[in-house]
Amino acid sequence: MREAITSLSVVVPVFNEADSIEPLMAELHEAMEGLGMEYEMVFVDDGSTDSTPQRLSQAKERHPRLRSLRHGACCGQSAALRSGIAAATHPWIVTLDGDGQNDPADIPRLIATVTPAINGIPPLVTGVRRKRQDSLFKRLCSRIANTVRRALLRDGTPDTGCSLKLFSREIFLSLPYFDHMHRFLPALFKGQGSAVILVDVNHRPRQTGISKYGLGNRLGTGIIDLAGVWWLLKRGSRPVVESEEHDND
Ligand SMILES: Nc1nc2c(ncn2[C@@H]2O[C@H](COP(=O)(O)OP(=O)(O)O)[C@@H](O)[C@H]2O)c(=O)[nH]1
Ligand SMILES: [Mg+2]
Repeated sequence: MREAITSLSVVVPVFNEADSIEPLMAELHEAMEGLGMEYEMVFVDDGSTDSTPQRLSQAKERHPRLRSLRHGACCGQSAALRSGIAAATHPWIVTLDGDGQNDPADIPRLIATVTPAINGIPPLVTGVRRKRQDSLFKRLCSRIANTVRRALLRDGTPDTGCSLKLFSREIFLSLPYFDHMHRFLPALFKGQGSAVILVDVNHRPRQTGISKYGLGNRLGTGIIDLAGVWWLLKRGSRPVVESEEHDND
C-alpha cells in the first residue's frame, strides 16, 4: 500500500529567472492538474533584480493557484526554500528549480513511489538526474563532490544536487537550518529516520538566464558544509520514547 498524498505544495526558489517563469508555470499547471489533487504553487523570489517580480504578478492573473513571496534581498536558495515551505499550506512538499532544468512531468512519478511512513516517519523521495544536461566542468565538479559526500555521510544518494524532491513539510521544518542545507537533504532526512527513495528523472539544458553557481560558491562552502553536516549527524540522536509515566493520584 502507498502513502496517500491528497494535497501538495510545489515550492520553487527563483533568483533572476524572469524568462523561465511563464513556461515553467504552464508545465507545472499541466502536471498538477493531471493529478487531480488539491495543490498550490509557491514561488519564492529571492530579491531578484530583473523582471521576475513583474512576471510573477502577471502569471498570478492566469494561475490562481500561484502564490509568490519575495525576500527584500538575496539570501540564497536554502533560505528561499525555507520561506516557501514555511508559508506552504499542505503537508507534502515538492521542490524544483525555477530555471526549467527539472521537468514538472516527473512529479507524478515521484508521488507514485512514496512508501508508507516507517515508525510514523514519512520518506524523502529524491530525483536522480541520469543524463545531466550541464557543462562537462559542472558535471565533473558534481561527480567529485557527490563521491566525497557519499563516502562521508553514507546518504545513499548519487545526486543530492537534483532539486526535484518530495518530502514532509513537518520534517523539513524540524531540520537545522543553514545556508546551502538544500544540498544535504537526504542525509538530514535520514538523520530524522526517513527512508530515502531514489527516482530517475529527466534533466534539460537551461534555456534562458544564467547559472547562479560556480566553483567558488559551490566547492569552497561545500567542504565546510560537509564537515558541519558530518558533525551534526555524528552528534545527533533520536531516542524512541516507549512509554510515558503517569501519576496515579
Ligand atoms: N532563491 C534563490 N534561488 C537561487 C539562488 N541561486 C540559485 N537559485 C535558484 O536555484 C536554482 C538552481 O540554480 P542554477 O543557477 O540553475 O544552478 P545550476 O543548475 O547548478 O546551474 C534556480 O532555480 C535558481 O533560480 C539564490 O541565491 N536564491
Ligand atoms: Mg539550473
